[in-house]
Amino acid sequence: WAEGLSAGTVLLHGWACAGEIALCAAVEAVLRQSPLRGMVTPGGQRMSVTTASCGDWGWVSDRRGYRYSAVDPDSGQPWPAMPDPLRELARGAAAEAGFAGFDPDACLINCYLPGARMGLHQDKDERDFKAPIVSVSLGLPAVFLLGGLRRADPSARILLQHGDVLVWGGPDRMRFHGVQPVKPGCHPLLGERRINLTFRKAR
Ligand code: MD5
Ligand code: FE
Repeated sequence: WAEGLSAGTVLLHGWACAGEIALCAAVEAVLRQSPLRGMVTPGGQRMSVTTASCGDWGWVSDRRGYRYSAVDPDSGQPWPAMPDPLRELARGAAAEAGFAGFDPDACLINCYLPGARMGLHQDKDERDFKAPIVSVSLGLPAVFLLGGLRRADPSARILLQHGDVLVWGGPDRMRFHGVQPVKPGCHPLLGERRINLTFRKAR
């Protein structure tokens, strides 16, 4: 069911469950071409989340900063194409949430092993903030922190479970957000990890 969390945020509970087998197979195929790696932040810390990408643009981070790159810096090759089941899932979820015509050119794959977390931040490396962001949670559950437009604003805690899809846009696009440390556990399809797919219009 669709749950409106605020003006521009919709949580589609279990939206990705119907096609979960094909979806996870497509993700695994991408990860064979573009392996997960721990990115280093401009501050020199290695992120606890490991990351890969597919689509025309991949989000990367190193000592020089955060940016979108057309090539995988580890291989020097273009990122793997965005598999159709992933693109269609993102487009369908965006349309359901009121953002018809969403055409993502970047899919970031974040992998959380137990203990991995993501600190509070805004997504502002994209060129166009008018497009929404679609986030698909797979595997172990996590508590997502949905903050406000200022870092100091209080955060709501939202449990994201396997198959949940969150869509943000409009007035909520620039909210601060993060993920609390993932608790140990074992998911029947993905084992001891949480995988998050983040679809964006980077360019
Ligand atoms: C995750 N990833 O669970 C999250 C899901 C990231 C990231 O945050 O940057 O890789 S995406 C959540 C998101 C994106 C854009 C806006 C908002 C949340 N929001 O306004 O809350 O790995
Ligand atoms: Fe983010």
